Amino acid sequence: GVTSAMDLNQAWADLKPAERENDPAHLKTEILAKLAYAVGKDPVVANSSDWLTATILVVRDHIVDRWMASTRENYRAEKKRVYYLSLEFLIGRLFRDAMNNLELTSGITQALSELDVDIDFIRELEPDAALGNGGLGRLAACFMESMATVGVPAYGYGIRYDNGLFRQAIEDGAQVEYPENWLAFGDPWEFPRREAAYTIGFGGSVEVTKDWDGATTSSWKPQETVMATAYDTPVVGWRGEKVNTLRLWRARPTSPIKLDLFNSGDHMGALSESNRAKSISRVLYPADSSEAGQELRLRQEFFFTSASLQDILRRHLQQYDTLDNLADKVAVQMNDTHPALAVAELMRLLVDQHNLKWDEAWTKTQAVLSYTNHTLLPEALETWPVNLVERMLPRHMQIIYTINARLLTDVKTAGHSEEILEKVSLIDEHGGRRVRMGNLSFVGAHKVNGVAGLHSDLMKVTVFKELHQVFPDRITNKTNGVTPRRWLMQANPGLTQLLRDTIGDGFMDNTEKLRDLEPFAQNPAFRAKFAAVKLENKTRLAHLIHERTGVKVDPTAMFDIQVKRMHEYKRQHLNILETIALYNAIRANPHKNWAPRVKVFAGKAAASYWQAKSIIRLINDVGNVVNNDSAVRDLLKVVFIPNYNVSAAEVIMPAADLSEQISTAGLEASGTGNMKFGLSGALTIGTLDGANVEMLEHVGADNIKIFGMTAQEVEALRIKGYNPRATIEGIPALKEVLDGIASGIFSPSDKNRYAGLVDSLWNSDHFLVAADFEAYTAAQREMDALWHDQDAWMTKAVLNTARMGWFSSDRTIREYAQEIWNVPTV
Ligand code: OX2
Repeated sequence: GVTSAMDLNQAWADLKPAERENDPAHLKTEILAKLAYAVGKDPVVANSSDWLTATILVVRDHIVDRWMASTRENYRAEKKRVYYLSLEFLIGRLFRDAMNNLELTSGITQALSELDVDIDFIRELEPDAALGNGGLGRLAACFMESMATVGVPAYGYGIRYDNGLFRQAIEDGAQVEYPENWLAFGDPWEFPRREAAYTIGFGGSVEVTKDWDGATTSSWKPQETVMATAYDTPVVGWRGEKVNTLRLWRARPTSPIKLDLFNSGDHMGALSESNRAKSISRVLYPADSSEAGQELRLRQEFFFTSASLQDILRRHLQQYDTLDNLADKVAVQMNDTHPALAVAELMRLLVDQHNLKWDEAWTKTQAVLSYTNHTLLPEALETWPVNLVERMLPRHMQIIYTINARLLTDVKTAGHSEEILEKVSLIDEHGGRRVRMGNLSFVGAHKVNGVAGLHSDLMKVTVFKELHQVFPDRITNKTNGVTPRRWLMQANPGLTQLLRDTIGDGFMDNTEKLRDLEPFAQNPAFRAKFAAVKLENKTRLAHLIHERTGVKVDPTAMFDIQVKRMHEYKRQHLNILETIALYNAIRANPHKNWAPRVKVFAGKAAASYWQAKSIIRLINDVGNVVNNDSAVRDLLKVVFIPNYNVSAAEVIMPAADLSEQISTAGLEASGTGNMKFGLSGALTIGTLDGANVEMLEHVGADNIKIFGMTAQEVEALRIKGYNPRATIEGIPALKEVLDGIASGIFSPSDKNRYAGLVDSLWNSDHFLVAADFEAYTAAQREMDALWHDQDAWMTKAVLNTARMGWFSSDRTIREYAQEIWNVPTV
């Protein structure tokens, strides 16, 4: 029957406050009110998207009170704030995340179902905010959630790209890129902030004036200006206790149209300046761990860095009216070198605009800033031509020169050699002068961190060897983590429920309590339940695979999964070559006791990275042959899931039996997918690289399959001289695979399709695929044997979940808070 609004309100008033928020009857009236007054629809005609928008707006209302309370309390208690500057925030969908953290999921689910709306259906309609490429951007998103959870008052600062990472389609086996349009119907989570707008300058010249006492003041007269306007999205921590802000900047022209030009008939010319301004926040560069050397990219970097720093100083001065205590109240984290111009921009603002003396400004700048390095790959280390920086940011170039002159004097005075001087310099003088953004970040920061133990150690002997010699206390390690709310509770509700029933709710507030699960690894009844949850997750993934690729896979086969950006150093080609070898072996010996496997791949390649695209195509071509070959009797399937993103990952991670983490040792800084898989009980097959090293320490050598060369062995082999040709000749199974590909077995209509890929392996094999091939094959056959002993496999799987708690990003953030930012956590 229909209940009156008044009756509902009375029933609600009778509830305890904690029950009140999650009361389905009340949530139902809230949703209906939003549907009418915010969406403008009658329930009778509302479509699924309308219901989603209305429900999101209800959830958002529940966040806003807490958001204001958090902001007010941070202000009142004069808390130090952390500012996370990142060109990428790969947040994905927010609906389930916000509901879960507010503990509204059950109430909303019921309210919607009483309204005849299927929550699982509508939540799939929310677009992914794909404002990032891969691990670097997803880490920033996990950090935002963890900072709110552990009570660090924080702002994330980035760019509100109109178009996030491209949508990937697979056509005829090949990657095709389509624009992604997450904002097409608006974003119900964001709040535009008209009042937060800043002018960002480009180009022009520097004016120097002499004061009465002979001191000089520099002032930059930009030739071009662009407006940065803010859009805020609240970020709720676990149990809704604290809410932080993600503030993304949108670029607008200072004047929208040149009316005189328009009226004189030059319609394009009238808009050209406007378009030039808007293009700054138009698209996310699709480069991951590789260079994006374009002038527009540098404009994006300065745009968001300058807007963020202006905003930070404005907020600080408004509260304290002095810059004396800046470093006590402000910490700025530079996520990679993309915001490295913060070093020069903060100096400019302090010296030119706030009249601080250079030394005082420098002390503050270093105390405020810190820098995270995410890669050692030389092609990914940003450098910009001096003449470009000079033209675009003349005052910043001067400041960089001054910082450099002082640095080199100090280093020389300390007695370091010419060779060291040349390496620590902010300017690379070889073949065209360039600004080294890594060195600029290092020098301007009080702490520089790597993202896993091995990576931080390698930083000290590779990219930052000389800077580390000069500043031995600056480099510190902060091993990455992932948020257990999204990657366990939300992505794997089945496992979460089983864990709650088994070890209680403690792990939900402290992931390390997952250790209480250890004894259950030996308990057959528990293992059966654990296996049942896994099978359910695999069935869900099997549906997704069928829907997106048309391939039917058996959920009882081993799901062997490699999902991440496509890159040669990550070695998806090692995986697919070994898969082909397995295919050959099955055909040669079809009645051997093979372990049935489904090989799952997903990931995007940078649009211009032809070698990575060629690997995608090979995977699809191999799938085409293998999946249609009756001789393999469903013992092997190969699928490539198109358009890998956060939402796909939420289905994929919980469904893996085996997680592939097989980068050339020394090249994957950390990895975070490895952690998401492990948390859901996948076993890892991997090299001793990145955070795999620490996963080995935590789960124990019996519960992870490590194979292949170590980083040291890789280096030694390179020094000695690696001969891929001789290596391949010595491995008949690999040679057979390469010859088969080269002869066109997988591309009969285009026999030369893989000539480039195959030739590069024979001739250079920079990522040592052949060198690790036999070790990888042997490791895979061990996994086959283990699969046949399901009790043993599941015991290890349970121990992986039990021992992965340390890899929560809450732990990572607590370490940053204590050792870099100097802020308390709760
Ligand atoms: C990635 C790294 O490749 C990955 O190993 C790491 O886990 C992640 O950052 C988060 O730290 N672009 N993406 C990365 O580095 C760069 C540069």
